[in-house]
Amino acid sequence: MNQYLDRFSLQGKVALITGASYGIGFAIATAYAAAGATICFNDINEEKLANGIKAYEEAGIKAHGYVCDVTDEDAVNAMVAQIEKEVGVIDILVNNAGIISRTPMLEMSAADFRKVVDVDLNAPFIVSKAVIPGMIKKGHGKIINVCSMMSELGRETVSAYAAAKGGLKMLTKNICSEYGGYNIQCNGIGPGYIETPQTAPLRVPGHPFNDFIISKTPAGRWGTTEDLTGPAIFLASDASDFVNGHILYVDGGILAYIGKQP
Ligand code: NAP
Ligand code: GCO
Repeated sequence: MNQYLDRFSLQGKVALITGASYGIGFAIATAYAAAGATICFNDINEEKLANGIKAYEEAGIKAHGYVCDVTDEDAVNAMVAQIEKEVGVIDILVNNAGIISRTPMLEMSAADFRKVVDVDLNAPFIVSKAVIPGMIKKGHGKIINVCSMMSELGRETVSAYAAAKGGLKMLTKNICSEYGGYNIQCNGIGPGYIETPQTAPLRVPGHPFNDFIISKTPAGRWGTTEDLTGPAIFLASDASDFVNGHILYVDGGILAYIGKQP
């Protein structure tokens, strides 16, 4: 390659992508492997982890998989220590694991609200805290937080998710501020509406929300996980060494568009 394209290489890097047995995390991990990274991932569920390892194998990737609940600080610290011992110090962290609850606020219990915030906001704090010391020792690091359009906008029924993803945007900016001096870049990637299991209930043909999203997206389509891979590689590579605290929205233009006239 040439001096410019070489900066997008992830050759020799160790990447941890949380919640990456399938969906957005799996797509990002697969792209990182193609760019040269060694892939580590986790899932909360043993069976889904095993399915994930099989899926990576079928893609020609020898991924290192770990059963770990990202909200459990002791388990996260043990997983990171195990990765550092058997694979290497983590160069790239993607805080991807996430859940959503689509429940009207007045019908949502505080416990359910806390559960979403625990996975979508507290866990990125926990996992980032576990990997940053190794990045400092190594002299570099990349943290990519998977934010959301709901880091910027609200909508009915997703109060916990929007609060968490809004907080994740600010955690991104704070990690940038606190650790940028150690050559650690922390950015967010903000997917628009992407075809994954998480959005399957919204994509039923004829579902009003499905038609709504199409009308709100200049690209006129739902995003695919593939749409995220180029931006994710950029944020994990040397090519973004002076990009920090930024949320890169990959949304087909939704956030820029008032929406098609009915
Ligand atoms: P998904 O299909 O629901 O996958 C979420 C992944 O996170 C699953 O592998 C899940 O594992 C894992 N996970 C959930 N809770 C966990 C925990 N406590 N510990 C460890 N792993 C856990 O979601 P997705 O659509 O790929 O989304 C991935 C990320 O992108 C999420 O942060 C989501 O908020 C964000 N996002 C999605 C969209 C979209 O349109 N799809 C748009 C913007 C942002 P299990 O299967 O075992 O539960
Ligand atoms: C929803 C969707 C969104 C997407 C994504 C948008 O119910 O509104 O699930 O939240 O998952 O976060 O960027």
